Amino acid sequence: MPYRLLRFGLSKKYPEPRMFREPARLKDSYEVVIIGGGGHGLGAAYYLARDYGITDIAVIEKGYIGGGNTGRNTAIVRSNYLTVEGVKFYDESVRLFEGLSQDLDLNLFYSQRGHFTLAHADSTLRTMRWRAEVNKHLGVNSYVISPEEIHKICPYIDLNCGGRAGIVGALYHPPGSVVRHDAVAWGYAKGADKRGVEIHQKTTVTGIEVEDERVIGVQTDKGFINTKKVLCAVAGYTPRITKMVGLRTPLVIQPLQACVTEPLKPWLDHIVVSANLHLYVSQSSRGELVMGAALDPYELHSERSTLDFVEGLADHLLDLFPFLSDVKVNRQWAGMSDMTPDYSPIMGTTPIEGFYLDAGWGTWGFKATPVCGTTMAFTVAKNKNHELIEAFNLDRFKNFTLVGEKGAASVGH
Ligand code: PYC
Repeated sequence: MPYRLLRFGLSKKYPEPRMFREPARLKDSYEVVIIGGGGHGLGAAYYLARDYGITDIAVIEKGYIGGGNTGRNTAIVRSNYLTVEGVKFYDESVRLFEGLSQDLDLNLFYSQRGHFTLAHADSTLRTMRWRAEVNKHLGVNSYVISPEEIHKICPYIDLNCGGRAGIVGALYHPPGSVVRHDAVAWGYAKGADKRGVEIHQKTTVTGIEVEDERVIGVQTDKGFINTKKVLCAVAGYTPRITKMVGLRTPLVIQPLQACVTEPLKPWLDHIVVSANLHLYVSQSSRGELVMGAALDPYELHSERSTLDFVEGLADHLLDLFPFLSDVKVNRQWAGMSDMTPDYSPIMGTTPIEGFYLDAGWGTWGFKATPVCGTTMAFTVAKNKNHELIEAFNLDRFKNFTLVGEKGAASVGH
């Protein structure tokens, strides 16, 4: 080890600063309480502090920051959605992601790869053409390509799929990217903390006090907090929190599993997704293949992964990349997806004054992290839905104004 590095490591003069403070205790009141220390909650805290000067905020996290779905997804960023509302929303997220390392002064390893959604049937190709037209209309770079073009860009894919269901085309989205997901949570935590936001880990919300349909406080296992504004950003735990304020949502919680292989030499530049094969795969900067499949087809509150999942996924991976048969899976896990009936999120104000929802993230929440931060910060600060999230309000289920986004889900669920 170089002498200079050793001297730095042992010197009391250069202590490595912590990413964020660990406040000794909760105060008995805050202007805003954010439940959930994932990317969404921390992002909202960061933008509330940075853009609206609201710093009297407690972020309450029952585990550790980024330990929920923020650290459990496959880190894909894209904006090739199907609806106008979805495309505009996720396109703003991509824009924010592109400048986020600089903004947060932390290298998030944002890496633009190009994103294929493979089609194995004409009916799938039809939906892709539809998506491509909506995307192009809104200025998003996304277009349908032929099997020959797929082969030119990514020659490793077996277009025949082991003879099972040959590839007939793909939706190609050059801006599709991957980013170090837990660093996103750390970066927002660091930026929020620097501006005075308190982050309370290992603190559990046990109740929310509501009087005359208005929030008046939050009960935690570390004491009661007086507050008039609560943002709930807890993904798969949302029904437990909404029950505390007597709010009904159509959310259903289903596990979504993922895994990584041992590190390999870099060979896969792109993100490859196949809805028919229920598979998405990319290679991380460490060389691991990061992979996932469809939702588990049952309702379950669990973060455990199964053998059945890895067997199914490996089978389909080998259809596309038969030369990977010797590769070992190193780790596997699950996240809890809060699924909505129309595959769009639930965001914004609610019938309970001062209670704001950032939920319904299903299998598409990580890529929305920065835009959730900016739009929820606006909504909480102004008590008014940001225009980019108006269509995603909970009231759409009452008004029958659903935003059908199933056709743009990464894999068939
Ligand atoms: O929507 O891109 C996506 C996605 C990838 C993994 C799960 N969902």
